[in-house]
Amino acid sequence: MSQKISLTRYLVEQQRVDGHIPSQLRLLIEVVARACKSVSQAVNKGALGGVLGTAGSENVQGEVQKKLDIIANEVLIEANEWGGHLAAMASEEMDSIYVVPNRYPQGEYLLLFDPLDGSSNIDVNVSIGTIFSVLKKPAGEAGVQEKDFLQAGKCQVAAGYCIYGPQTTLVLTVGDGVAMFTLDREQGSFVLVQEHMKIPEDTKEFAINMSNMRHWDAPVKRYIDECLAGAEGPRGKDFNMRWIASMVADVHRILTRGGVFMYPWDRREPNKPGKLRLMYEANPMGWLVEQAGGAATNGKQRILDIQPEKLHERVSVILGSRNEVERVASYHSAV
Ligand code: AHM
Ligand code: MG
Repeated sequence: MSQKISLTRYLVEQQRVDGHIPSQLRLLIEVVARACKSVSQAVNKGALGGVLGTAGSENVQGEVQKKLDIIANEVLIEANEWGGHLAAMASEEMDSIYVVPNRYPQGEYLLLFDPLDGSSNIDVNVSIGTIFSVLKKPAGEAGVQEKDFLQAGKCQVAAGYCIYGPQTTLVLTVGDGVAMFTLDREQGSFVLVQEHMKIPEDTKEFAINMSNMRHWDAPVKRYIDECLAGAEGPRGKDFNMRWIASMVADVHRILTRGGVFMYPWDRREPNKPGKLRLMYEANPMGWLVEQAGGAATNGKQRILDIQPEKLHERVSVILGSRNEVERVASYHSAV
């Protein structure tokens, strides 16, 4: 790419030429990107910024919060509450929705995020990220309530993540393919590095936490057993395994070179449908993967078709290279 295209220019052109994004949505995405730059700086400072370690509190899911979980949550709220583009926000780190205070104008969008995904990797200097999903507030009623957020993933109007790794990279969809931007620290702006990302349909790489194998259901066990059997098994080829324990990092690899990612339901907590959260993890990642030609399912249903019943609802997730995801889904329908 000879001429550098900034995120701002990309969004202006999406707005002007293709009519994909209204100006308020463009503003929203730019504000989220700016917040991600601040989070990136805090992540980079690490121990020097006093940001590592636990905060001594738990979130609504009963998970211990890290200092950076809370810092990233505050950065996203403070950046987004005053611009007039949002009605309310919801986050993995907040029990209930955060309605834009009365002193600011209220917009028509709803923003959901996991402010710092992959928290177990914060203190060990491994890639982590921010995941976000944007919905439109249903028209008609005044005010905003939690039920306004309970829309299926197919209703998203923008989704993306920012990965804080060797590079800070923002990956975005507004429903016209997936674009990737890397943070140019000298310029202080995100620069387009790839448009129309495509996930290969086939892969020889899978990502799953193998330590949970004894708790899995039969279809997932069958799929992984066949991968592990390699060239001598029914698949007739050797597979490679990767598990970063940061969904952003695993999905980023899959968007870049293919693969299949799974965090299935398991017997450890049989009443929960899975570990990952539907509305601010599976839905945005599912849409990005679909926009890049891949697929995302809970084994029985397309992720984006699931009607959420709760803000912090969990879901079983299988996503990535289309043919592999369809194979895992077919093993589910065979039982
Ligand atoms: P988090 O949002 O609290 O960080 O949890 C989500 C993360 C995902 O990024 C990752 O895929 C998974 O949890 C790893 O879980 P495990 O440690 O069980 O392998
Ligand atoms: Mg998370």
